[in-house]
Amino acid sequence: MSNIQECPVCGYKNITQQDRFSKGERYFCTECGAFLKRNDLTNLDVAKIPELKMARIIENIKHVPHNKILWNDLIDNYVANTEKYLALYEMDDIKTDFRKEISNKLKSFLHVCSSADFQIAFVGTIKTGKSTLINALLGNNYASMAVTPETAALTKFRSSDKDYVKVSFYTKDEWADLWSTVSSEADAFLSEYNALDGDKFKDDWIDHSPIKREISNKDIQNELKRWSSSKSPEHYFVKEIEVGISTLSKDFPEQVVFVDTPGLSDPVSYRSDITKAYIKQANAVFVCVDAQKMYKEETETISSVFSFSYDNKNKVHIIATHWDNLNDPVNDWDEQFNYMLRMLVGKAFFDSEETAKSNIMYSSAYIYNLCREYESLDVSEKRSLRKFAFNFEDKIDPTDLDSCIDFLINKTNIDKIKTVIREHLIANYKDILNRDIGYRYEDIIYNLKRTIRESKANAQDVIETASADVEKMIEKIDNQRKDYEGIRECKEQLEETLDIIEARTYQNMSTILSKIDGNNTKVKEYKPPKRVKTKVNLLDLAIKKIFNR
Ligand SMILES: Nc1nc2c(ncn2[C@@H]2O[C@H](COP(=O)(O)OP(=O)(O)O)[C@@H](O)[C@H]2O)c(=O)[nH]1
Ligand SMILES: [Mg+2]
Repeated sequence: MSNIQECPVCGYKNITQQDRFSKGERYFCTECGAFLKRNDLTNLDVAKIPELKMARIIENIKHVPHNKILWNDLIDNYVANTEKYLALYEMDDIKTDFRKEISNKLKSFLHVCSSADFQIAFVGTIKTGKSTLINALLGNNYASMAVTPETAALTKFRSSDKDYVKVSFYTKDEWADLWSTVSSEADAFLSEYNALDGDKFKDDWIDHSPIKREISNKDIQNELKRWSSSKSPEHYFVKEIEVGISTLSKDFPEQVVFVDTPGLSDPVSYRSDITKAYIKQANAVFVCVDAQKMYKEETETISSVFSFSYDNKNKVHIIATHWDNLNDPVNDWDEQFNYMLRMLVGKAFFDSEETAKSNIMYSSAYIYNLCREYESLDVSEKRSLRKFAFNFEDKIDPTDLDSCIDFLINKTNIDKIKTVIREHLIANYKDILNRDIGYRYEDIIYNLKRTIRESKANAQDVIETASADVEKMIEKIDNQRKDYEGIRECKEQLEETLDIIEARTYQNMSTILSKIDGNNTKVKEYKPPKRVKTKVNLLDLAIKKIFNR
């Protein structure tokens, strides 16, 4: 039940919950920050500082600048709210353990809303063919496909008016976090880092502002190599590379971003954590798994990607790469595909067999790229292509490669993958983006509520512990006071008793001495203190009574 509570300071009509209100919880006026129910306070000065603080916070929140989102009103509303939450969490007055975590989450959400990028992440363990597949889809060998592990940073490819490469670097804090996760299995990482004298270059690149260079399309590959190759010392410090490409097919609008990720099993867990976090936020995930290793380690990769995509498992696409390396590509794949259908439909995987059927595909990007560059292939590359063509010698003549190229391109399945991207994803990208942003906003609100609840519980704990301490102190003081009084009483009694004994001894001494030498020895006259005198007299009376009897 709600209740209108007029603010005694500014007159604003606040809506408060009646039940909570009746429990005596205290509120601030949402307009000026004054205490509602302030009349309960016996000392109004107590409220002054928090009221002033609150009023200032409210004033600041009211004037948080808003970057209008033009493409969707609902998302504009999410953004306006999130900007206010962020302003709140960035204030020095707000002290909470979750501050960094929450404000990073809010910033990344605002970034997603303002850029409206549709992110397709390519993930998988090292050397499963992610970069080769991206190059096939982009129509050029931009990403490095060297046999050594290459991609240590997130590399984003997108359509753009001009060709460019933009490089961002780790901050000091991020680098410290990364370094703390270099595991004991990362021997190779450490020895390569030392061999390249990484530390010598560290200060040049950590915290460096992003570098964006407009270059010609043909230079993209070399520029990328400079920042991502494991041979260059600077690649360690690169966090993200964005590549704008002017020659991409118009099938891929500017908002669609292909993201090449560091391997999921990177020995530096900070880097594989970047990929895991990316899987959660990507709008679609293409998991590259080696078709020859499907039964073993690759099933673990698939399971972990599904577990990071728990909010929308159907965004996962499985690409079995190196299809051309199977002994009998067509028949072996049939068998594998059916095995995967059985395995990957269910609670933790795809919702239905229909989704699984359209989201599990094979690819042979290596062969596709060879076909695309057929005119400039060297002898050994032509040999690889011919070897692949022999799988289909009942349909084509592998000795006449020129006549087989279109057939072979079709077999690589890259065009099918492009069609799925175009028709299932890009055609609906605004709807998918809106839905995903909606999910993320719900997640943010849930997290804010959780952290507020936890902060409140923590504050309550502190208050309770503090008041328990105060009560204990009072009890202790009380006990001590009682003890003190007891001791004082005891001391007084003791002193009295001693006084009496002393007085009695004195009197006895006088009597004894007078008996011995007939009052010749003068005993110094004893003058008992006044308080003792009465007691001594009473004692004497008692003794006399006893003797007389
Ligand atoms: N035969 C064959 N080789 C491939 C295929 N895809 C990738 N490769 C090779 O596998 C190696 C690793 O590929 P790369 O794309 O760099 O893997 P990444 O580490 O996942 O990015 C390279 O030598 C590629 O030529 C494929 O479909 N067939
Ligand atoms: Mg790669």
